Amino acid sequence: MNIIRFMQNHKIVLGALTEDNKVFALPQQDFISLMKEAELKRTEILSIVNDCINDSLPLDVNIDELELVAPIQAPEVWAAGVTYEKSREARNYESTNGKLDSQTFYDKVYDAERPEIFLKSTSARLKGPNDEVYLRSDSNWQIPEPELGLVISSKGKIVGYTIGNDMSSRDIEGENPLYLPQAKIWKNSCTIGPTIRLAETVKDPYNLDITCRIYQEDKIVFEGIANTSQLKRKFDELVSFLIRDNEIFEGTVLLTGTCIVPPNEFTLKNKDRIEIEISDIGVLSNPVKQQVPYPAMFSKFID
Ligand code: DO4
Ligand code: MG
Repeated sequence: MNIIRFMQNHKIVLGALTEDNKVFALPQQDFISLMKEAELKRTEILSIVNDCINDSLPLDVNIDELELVAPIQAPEVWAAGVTYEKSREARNYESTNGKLDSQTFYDKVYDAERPEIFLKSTSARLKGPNDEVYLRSDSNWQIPEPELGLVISSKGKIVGYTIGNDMSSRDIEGENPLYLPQAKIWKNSCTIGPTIRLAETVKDPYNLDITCRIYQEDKIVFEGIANTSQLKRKFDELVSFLIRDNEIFEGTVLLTGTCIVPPNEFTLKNKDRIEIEISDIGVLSNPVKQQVPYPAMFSKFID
C-alpha cells in the first residue's frame, strides 16, 4: 500500500494507491494526520487506510494522470552519508583529485560507529515529483544522489519508505568538507516522492532495487543500478543516531545515503531530467534548471 498526495480542483488530496493501481481519496488532511491517528488509536497506519478503503469506491482516474505532489510535507529532511562503499570511493576521489595516499575523513566515517548525518532540507524548502531541481551557479560539478528515504515518527519508528534526491555539489564538498552545508543545501536541492510505501507492506527493505537515469534531450546519458542490500549500516542504527539527544518531529524523513554515483567526468546540465526508481515505491522524476549567476552587486566576493 502506497500513500500519495495529488491536486484535485486546486486542492491537495491525500490518497491511497493499492497494489492493483486503484486510487482512493482518504479523509485525513495529510500523512502526518494519519500517523497521529494511528498513534492515538494504538494501531498501524495500514489498518486505518484499509478501513477507509473498505468504506469507499476507487476514484475513476489513472495514477499516471494525477498531478502528484510531495507525499509528505516533512518538517525536516535529514540525510546520512558514506553509508555505501560507492559513496566512500566518490568522496575520496573528489576530495583528493584522485590522488589518494592516506586515510580520509570519509574512510574513517565509513568504519566508525557514529554515522555521518546532516540536515538536508526543511518543509518550506522541500520539493516533490516533477518539480525542478536547481543547479548552483557557483559549482561546476553537480550530481543527483538517489536515496531511499525513511519516514519516521517523533519517537523514531519507521512508518514508511520514500525516494529522495540529495542533490550535491562535488567540487564544493571536495574543496573542503566544512563546506558540506553549501554542497548540500540550496534552493530546490531536495525532492522526495512520488509515494510513501507503508512499512507494514514492505517485505524486505534491505532488498530494494534503486535505479537512476539521467536524460539529456530525451536520451539516456547515465544509468546506474544498486540495491539496498549493499548498505553498510542498518536503518534502525541510522535512526537511533538521528534521534539521540535530538528533537525529531512527526513525519521527519531520513535519507539513507547514495550507492549510485555517475562517472567522475559527469556533471548535470540545464534541462537534464533525473529519474530515480525504487522497487515498490515508484519513479521520482525531476527536470534540472541552471540557477542564474549570483547578482552582480555581490560578485566582488566571488572569483
Ligand atoms: O559526506 C558527504 C555526503 C555523502 C552523502 O550524501 C551520501 O553518501 O549520500
Ligand atoms: Mg547523499
